[in-house]
Amino acid sequence: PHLQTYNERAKKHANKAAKALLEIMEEKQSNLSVSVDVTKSKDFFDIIEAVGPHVCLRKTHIDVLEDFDATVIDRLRELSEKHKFLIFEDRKFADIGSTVVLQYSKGIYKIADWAHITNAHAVPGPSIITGLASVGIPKDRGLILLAEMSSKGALTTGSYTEDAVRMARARRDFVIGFIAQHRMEGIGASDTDNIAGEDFLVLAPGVGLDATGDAMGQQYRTPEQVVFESGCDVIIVGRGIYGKGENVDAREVLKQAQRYQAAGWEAYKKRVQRT
Ligand code: UP6
Repeated sequence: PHLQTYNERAKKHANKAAKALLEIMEEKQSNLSVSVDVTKSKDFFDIIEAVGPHVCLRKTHIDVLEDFDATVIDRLRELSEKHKFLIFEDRKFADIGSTVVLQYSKGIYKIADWAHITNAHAVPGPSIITGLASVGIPKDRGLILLAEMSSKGALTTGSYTEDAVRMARARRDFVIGFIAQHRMEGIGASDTDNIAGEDFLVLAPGVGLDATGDAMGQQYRTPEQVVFESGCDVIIVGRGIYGKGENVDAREVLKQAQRYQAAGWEAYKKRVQRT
């Protein structure tokens, strides 16, 4: 699938969230997802307003906002429609089925009501997908599994990654792809598995043009490495775009978003070009 265009893949995807994301990517010529990890809602919305026209997906950790209230979600929804981007809550669920049902649908955040896409660790086994799917499928949501993490020393390697892909393969109606650093189709498949037409979106965090890491184990690769060399579909960029995320300078954020959008799109064009 990585040699097909986002449009070609959108036509074949059965899951609505995946289809919509691929369509937006092609339409806006953007495979950039900005990760807005800031603690004040003013900075949060200043960043989203600035990057809105340039991103296909906006990723949040909603629980780091110090002044969260229900109006945040209303505004987020409005901006998602105005600028045409999907919302990805990077919740990284990691509990048993019955608990994640509550965490996904209840509490203060009611993530399932507004996040088109969320994600989960594979560590509890298939029951985590069963739980999340019971809430997410009726709402046309999509789930991403963490198959590989970007941080130094991550345990998400080898047979763990293979098992995560097998779990996804068994629930392709709901699991639309992975947080990973490489393509995942066919990984861990046996001869009897039907993997024809398998198309998993690969969303890659750990992307930076100016740094190779941070002081806490984050590791960065460039959009060229991530999209062209490794075949990932979406680049997730946080601090590379907004720096510290305090007293945000909207012009600088816009400049960096355009720079990452251009780099990500160029790497994609290079990947799918037909000779
Ligand atoms: N993230 C990673 N690596 C993973 C999974 N998720 O960095 O394997 C998330 C982080 C953060 C963002 O939780 O929100 O992606 C990366 O931000 P940064 O670009 O500022 O490093």
